[in-house]
Amino acid sequence: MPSQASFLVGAMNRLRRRPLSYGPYALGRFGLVRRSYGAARGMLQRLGLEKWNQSGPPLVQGIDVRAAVASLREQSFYVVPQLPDEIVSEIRRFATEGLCRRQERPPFFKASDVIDGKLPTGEVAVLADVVGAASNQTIQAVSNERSVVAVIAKYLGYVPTGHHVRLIWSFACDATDEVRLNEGQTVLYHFDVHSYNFAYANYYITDVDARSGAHTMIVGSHTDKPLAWLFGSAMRSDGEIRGHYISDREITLTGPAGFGFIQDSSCYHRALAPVDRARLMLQIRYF
Ligand SMILES: O=C(O)CCC(=O)C(=O)O
Ligand SMILES: [Fe+2]
Repeated sequence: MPSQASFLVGAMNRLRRRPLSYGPYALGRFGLVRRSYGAARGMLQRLGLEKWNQSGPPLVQGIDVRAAVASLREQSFYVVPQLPDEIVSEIRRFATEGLCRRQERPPFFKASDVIDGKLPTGEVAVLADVVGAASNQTIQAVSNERSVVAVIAKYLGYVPTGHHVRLIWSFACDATDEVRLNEGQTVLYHFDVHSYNFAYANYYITDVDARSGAHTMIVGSHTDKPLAWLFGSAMRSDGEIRGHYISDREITLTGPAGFGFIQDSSCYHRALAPVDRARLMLQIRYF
């Protein structure tokens, strides 16, 4: 389907499903909207008209907020100091013992039930969200991590008062990209539009390399997209991306369990399909 048509179909479906999300989705892709929204929210917060809750102990040390914000502005991402081992182990335990679901559809299952990308019933399972992640106290501590929130607040222009949490298994198997896309896995380059303004923090909870589900991205593309691509589908083929951006702007983020990065996910990015072993990633979307 041509990208303009697929954009329209996607927009119509979104409008039917969640009418209130359409404004942010249509407008949050434009830098001017994001900056104006950030400035207005920041002013309301400085006037004390909007309250936020900044609590919780620090989990990581040594973030230089100015350098982190500069990296986000120039490179679209910033690598944060490693999460402590006990935090990583607790999140992995929760995700291993807990129940998962595929795109909120039944059945519930455990990650260990998935073999070669299939449930025991034979149904495809390439991607699954761990249920109840937002209520887990360790995950809440990571979401509220002061210096990460401070970086995002400085970057957005206001302290984010909302965040959505996802703890996501991506299973190793030979499923095609088409199957993975149908299952909601973003294995094609795309930009996100989570709200009028937003930034994500992603933490690997398993060791990740290029064969186990690494995240790849185009450095600096959050402020550097062809105008026409802002109006069409958020997704682009590898050919389009590589035809437009020089190759050394494409990077693959790999690291041991506990590796994390803050990202302006309006840059082009995607997940590689894992081949060797499953990836578990904690994603916090601040807005
Ligand atoms: O799983 C990944 O590495 C990318 C996730 C992503 O693109 C998204 O959640 O929008
Ligand atoms: Fe994305």
